[in-house]
Amino acid sequence: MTNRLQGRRVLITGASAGIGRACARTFAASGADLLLSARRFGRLEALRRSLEAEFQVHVAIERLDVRDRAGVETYVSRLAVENRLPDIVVNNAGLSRDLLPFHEGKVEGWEEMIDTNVKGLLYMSRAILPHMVSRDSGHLIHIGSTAGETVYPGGNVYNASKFAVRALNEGMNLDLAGTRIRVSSVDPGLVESEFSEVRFRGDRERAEAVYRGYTPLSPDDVAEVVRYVANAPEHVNLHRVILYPTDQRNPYVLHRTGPPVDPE
Ligand code: NDP
Ligand code: 8X3
Repeated sequence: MTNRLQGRRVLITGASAGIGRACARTFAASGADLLLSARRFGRLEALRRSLEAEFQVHVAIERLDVRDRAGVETYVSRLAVENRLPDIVVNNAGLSRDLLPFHEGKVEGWEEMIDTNVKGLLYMSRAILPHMVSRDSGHLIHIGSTAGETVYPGGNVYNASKFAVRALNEGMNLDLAGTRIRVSSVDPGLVESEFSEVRFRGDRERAEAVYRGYTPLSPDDVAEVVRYVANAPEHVNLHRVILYPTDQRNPYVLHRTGPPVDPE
């Protein structure tokens, strides 16, 4: 397949782990230069060193919390002034907290999810899109989720945050009609990453149980789909891609083998 990513500049939020880190590696392997951000700067430094050595691409890193609106705006303004604006943005930073019935939910965890998954994505998209519009070129790729397709027990506010991403993906596409800017959402099912450890607040045993007895998606599987979406010819907008592990048909139908697992 033609590689259209060589020499493109790709900005990825939440690049210190999981899907974001895998996307960084996949885009670097395609010859793209990278603008990577996350809160854990030490991890970004290690990633930069390894990607630059392995793929001879340029990697710039930024300590950035996407919940910090002023921080996001300042970062994007600086990229504009320095003529380093990205061609492609992967809005990946996100998290889930807890798996509790709504009436027992922890409001502070809800705020973290809304502030990161929804407002962080809004801040970055709002800061970047005017530049893309004035150049009439660019591609925003949101990492949504099958949680934005089907609600499951205890998912309540996380589901709502990913339904919001789905609505925003559609809304941005409508509002950009007549431009050459593409907006896409890549929506995975269960992916083995640090996601469940974060959701269960460091309870590794419970997190590992989520992925036991079947083959989940890997962050690399998702990154490969993101690369495919970004690499499509300019007249092709892969608006929304849903991917599940073969063992998972929807949030309720998961084929496990081995001893029974109770991730609840
Ligand atoms: P990980 O926990 O492995 O990685 C999450 C990444 O997001 C980390 O790099 C983290 O970096 C970053 N992040 C979290 N909060 C912030 C913040 N406030 N500002 C900047 N960066 C932040 O999880 P995944 O890789 O699995 O998750 C990535 C995305 O994929 C999320 O949007 C998630 O909802 C989505 N997703 C995950 C699925 C799964 O099953 N794992 C399935 C479907 C979608 P740091 O802590 O260093 O800031
Ligand atoms: C992450 C996948 O099923 O845990 O978005 O919500 S799930």
